This record gives sequence, C-alpha cells and structure tokens, in this order.
Amino acid sequence: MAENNKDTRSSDPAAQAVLKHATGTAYDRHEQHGKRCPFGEQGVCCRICEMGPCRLSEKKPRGVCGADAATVAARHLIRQVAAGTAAHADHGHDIVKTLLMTAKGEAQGYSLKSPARLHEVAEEWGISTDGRSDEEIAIELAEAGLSQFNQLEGEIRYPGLRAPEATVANWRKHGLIPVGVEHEIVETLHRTHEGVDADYINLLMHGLRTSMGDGWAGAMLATDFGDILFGTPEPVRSEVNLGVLKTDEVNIVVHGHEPTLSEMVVAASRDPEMIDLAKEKGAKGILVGGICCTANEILMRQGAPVVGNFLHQELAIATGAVDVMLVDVQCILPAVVEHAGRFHTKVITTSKKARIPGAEHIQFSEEKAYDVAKEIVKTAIDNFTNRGHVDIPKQKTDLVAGFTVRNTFTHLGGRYRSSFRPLNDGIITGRLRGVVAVIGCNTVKKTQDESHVKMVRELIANDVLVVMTGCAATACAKVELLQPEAAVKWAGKGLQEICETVGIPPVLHFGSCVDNSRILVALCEMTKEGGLGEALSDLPVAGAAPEQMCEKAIAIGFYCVASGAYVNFSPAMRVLGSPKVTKFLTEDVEEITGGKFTFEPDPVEAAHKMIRHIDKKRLALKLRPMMYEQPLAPEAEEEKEVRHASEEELAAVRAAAEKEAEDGPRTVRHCAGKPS
Ligand code: SF4
Ligand code: MSK
Repeated sequence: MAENNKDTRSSDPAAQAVLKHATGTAYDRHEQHGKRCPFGEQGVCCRICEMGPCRLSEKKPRGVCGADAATVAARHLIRQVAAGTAAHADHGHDIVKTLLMTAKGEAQGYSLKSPARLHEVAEEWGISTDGRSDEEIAIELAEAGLSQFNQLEGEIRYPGLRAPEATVANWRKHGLIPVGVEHEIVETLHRTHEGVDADYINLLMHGLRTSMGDGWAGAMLATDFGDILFGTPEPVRSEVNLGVLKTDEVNIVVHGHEPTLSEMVVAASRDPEMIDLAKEKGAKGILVGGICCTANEILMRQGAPVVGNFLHQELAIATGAVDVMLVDVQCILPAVVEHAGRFHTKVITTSKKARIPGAEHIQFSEEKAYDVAKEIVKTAIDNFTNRGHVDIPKQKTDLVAGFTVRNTFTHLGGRYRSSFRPLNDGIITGRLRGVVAVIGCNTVKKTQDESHVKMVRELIANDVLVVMTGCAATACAKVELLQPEAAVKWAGKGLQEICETVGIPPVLHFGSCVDNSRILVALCEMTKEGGLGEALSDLPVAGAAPEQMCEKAIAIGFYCVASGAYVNFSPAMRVLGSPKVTKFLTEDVEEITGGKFTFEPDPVEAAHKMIRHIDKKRLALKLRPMMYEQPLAPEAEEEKEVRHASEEELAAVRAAAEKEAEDGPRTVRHCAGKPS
C-alpha cells in the first residue's frame, strides 16, 4: 500500500510493479504538465467566445462581455454536466436501439436473455404483455425507450414511475424533471452560448435538470434494457487485477463502456472454432478480461475477470501479454496506441464515434456483431505468436460482484420474503448506520485507488454498508473488500452481523457507471419500504467520488445532489474561483433538493463528513442510537462548515497566478491565448 511504499502514483502493488519499468505512461505525462493554470483550475478562465479567452481576477473581475466569475464558472461547469449526460445518454440510446434491432431479428447473435425483466419493465411502463410475444413487447418497449431521448414535451418517465411522491413533487416544484434527455443537453449549450444566461443560479439549476436525464433516463435505460438483452446479473465470483492475464493463453482486453460488442467477444472466445484456432497457435485458451466499465459489464453478467481500472490501461499493455486491446467509447486514453507500439499489442477501435490515429479499426455493427467479434478474436489469436518479453505481476484477488436491486432484495429478505425490510430494520434499530455509494474513477492527481480504499474501510468500520460501481469498485476489489470475509476483517460489529446473517460482503458491487441507476432505484425501494422518511433526501445515505476525473462523474454527482444526496466530490470541481458558485453547490442547493456537495480531499475526513451527515439524518428520523456505540455527542451533530477561501486568499492566488503567467517560467500552454 502507498502508506508503506514510496511510490505515490498507485497504492496497488501490481501497478507499482509495472511502473518500475513502464515508461511514457499517463503518470509521466502528468508530471511533464507540471502545475496547472490556476485560472483554469479554479473555473475562471472563459473561452466561450472569440473575444476571449478571458481570465478573471481581482483586477479584472469581468470578461470582455461583462460576465463575472460566477457566470463563467457556472457556464463551464454545466457544459461539463451536459457532456457527461450526453455520454451516458448515447450509451443508453445504443442499448435501446440494440434491443429494438434484436426484437426485429436484425441484430446478429443477440437474444432477449431476460424475458422476466422484459415483462416487468413493460408492465411498469404500461405496455400490454397479455397474449403478445416477447418480441412484440420488446419492440413497443424499445420504441417507447427511444422516445425518452428526443421527447420535446412532458417529462421523462422514470422519475414519476420510480421515485417517492415527495421527491417527485419537489422536483416538479423546482422544474427539475427533464422534458427529454437531448432537449436539456441542447438547452445547456444554448444557455451557455455567449450572451445568453448570465444568472449563475439559473445556470446551475439547469445543470441539475440536465443531469437528471443521465441518472433517471440514459443510465437507467442502459441498465434496464441491458438486463433484458444480456441477462439480469446474479452474484458471481471472479478475479481482479493484472495477475488475471495469462502467459499461456491469448489475452484480449476489452476496454471502454458499452456491453454490446464485449458480450459478443466473450461469446466468440468460447466458440470451439476459436478455441481450436488458439490451440493451433500454441495457446492453451482465450482469456477475455476487461478494463474500466466494459469490465464491469462482462463481470456482472459473465463473471469475466477484471484486468484493472482506468489507470491500468497502459499498465496492462506494458505487461507484454495483451494480444488485443479492443476499445469502444469513453475513458480510453488516446495514448494507448502509442504505448502499444512499444509492445506487440494491437489496439482495435470499433466505434465510429471513437477512432484513434494509428489504431486498427474494425467497425462494429449490430447486424454483424458476432462476425465482428470473431474477427477481433482471430486477430488476437494471430498476434499471440508475436509476443516479446512478458512480465505479468502476480497480484490477483477474488471478488463477488453481480448485485442488483432485485437480487439484493432476495438476499436481504430470503427467497420467500424478498424485501428491503431487513435493510431498513437494520438501519432503524441502529445495527446499520446507513448506506454510502462510493463510485467513480482514478485520477493521476491522486494515488491510484488509495482514496477509494481508505474511505470505504472507514465507512464499513463505522457500520455503513457501501455500494460501489465503476473503477471505484475495482479499486476495492483489489484489496479484498468485495468478499464476504471482508466483513469480519474490516466491518463494524453491526454491519458484520448483517453480512454474516445474509451472506453478503460489506461492500456490494452494483456494476458499471450507468448502473449507478441501480443505486437510485435501491434508494427508492428503501423509502417505499417505510420507516426512513418520505423523500429520498430523508434517507441516511450519502455518496462519494473520491478519485473523480471526468465529465461523466460530474453529471453523476449532479443527479445525485438533484436526487437529495450528500455527495463528497474530489478533486473539487473547477468552481473554487467563484465563491458564489461554490457556496451554491456546497450549501444553498440543500434548500432546494435536500442534497449538496462537499469537496473534502482527505478520504478519511470525507468519510467522517458523510457519517456526520448520516447521523444528522438519523436524528431527524428519530432513529435509535447506534447499537454498538455511544449516542452522538450533541456537538458531533454539527457538521463542520465547508471552508471557502476568503476573498483575500483568492486575490493572493490570482495575483500569484497572473504574475506567473506574465513573468514565466510557465508550464501551461495557451492558457492566456499565448503559448508558453
Ligand atoms: Fe470573455 Fe465573455 Fe467571451 Fe467568455 S463569453 S470569452 S467572458 S467575452
Ligand atoms: S470507467 S467514468 S474512469 S469510473 Fe466508467 Fe472508470 Fe470513471 Fe471511466
């Protein structure tokens, strides 16, 4: 672990082993870039129009057009929200389209793997199932699903269908339910165009509205319709970390986000024709493992091993054992192609939306999905014999994944009494403090995995059940936190009792980033089960993205806060140059949605802030004190105020930055319109 090791780039020993010899990685480029431009980092550099860029400071408090720091920071932030929402929405759109094509018999190799889930969702959506074939139902459901994206009036469906009435009423009061997913994204781009919306609160409210189209539409559709197509996950054992790669097998690493092609690649890798071909080339078999959320998709449904999380993508290649890295969309460092050039790895792009110069491109299409998958597997088999020196770190860890709202129900309530009652009772009686979702990425700005692991250990030690998705889940899986045995080692007594009774780990893997929607639905079910308040914001829960790095994470943070959650987000969003925007996000928004952000960088302190928030909610609900500890001291109820930089401190930072920008030496390019 990093605390015992001088390498602060990663806390993962497998990553450390590869980093000893790997060169030209994201860590090296991060170092080359040095100190970042403080105007950009604080969100007060505007490049919206061609009269700029404008860098706002004490001396220059307004841009050429007159926009102030709050307008500039809010405008750029909600553009990031829109980009993150667009990514998940487009992902969801592709899944819905694949469902439609499958039902029409136009997609090769797919089937409706979960008719039960199809019927459930159809009934929820008011689509008749009586006397109709699964295909007929799926066509109507998919067409209804597609309309969620381009709808221009009314409301997207899921909030009204799934959220508690009190929450829906509050959303409607504040106009926070999107009309349609794309409409709000388009409106974000319009509002943030030069000379349109200059009111930072109006802008941020629209950011909240736009993000709802992610969590409560794009991501939720991706999850539900993906479950219908690929099967609903069940708890499954697998392995994680670079050590899952095999010296004597063809290794295919699928990287990105969408399950449509990776599901087919897993199927093709099990095709006897492909296995025979691999054996002819001297390999013992074919391994398909994943990186980032594609990994989580095939882990959840196929039990495929996880090669690593975001910062493992170059490291996997540097083992010399990856015959093909197949990429689709999102979180793919363009550098993988250049990096692969140092080894034998072939990087194959597959989406028309995401090409990388130098990569081989094999165009994916639903109509020829299985053929495309076989072509990719064959390419990997052919490349197996081109391997040079192979050095795979030995580290790999067992994990249990595959939790969903439905099977968590079954686990908690037993086969004959599926319900969230035991979870709610655990909270009400004080055996369990509450639930925290820890999600999101890795970033070179923090030691890889360290914040996830420290935060989660602190939470479970304090009887908080943790649910995870994305690269965060992979981080904790690497250190054995996703095993039932972890409860005995790390959890507080109350959580331990629950885990032992139910047979679950103290940390539940809910899937990929779009599967954060499963967490939203679980919260809805907890409220419906009763005893924990009327609105989502009443629940003793919180969320965190302690190593966030991308716009999707910002969109997720926004829809969680819109849904009433307390969210710790680190590194902080680029808004700290505007005290007004910072205050809105960390204080004022709570009056509107019941949720808010904190930007605490220290993972243990952040865990305690979330615990204090949960305790505050417990007190408001008049729940019993925690079973295995003393009641809260009154002062502990008071959450420490978020500390904002004073105007003087900000002025000093800006003055120093301006001086650096004017005098050099500068390490930042083009920030002021002048190359350094
Ligand atoms: Fe400058 Fe205003 Fe143009 Fe932004 S929109 S670059 S603040 S003039
Ligand atoms: S993959 S979005 S680095 S979690 Fe979903 Fe990981 Fe963040 Fe990409």
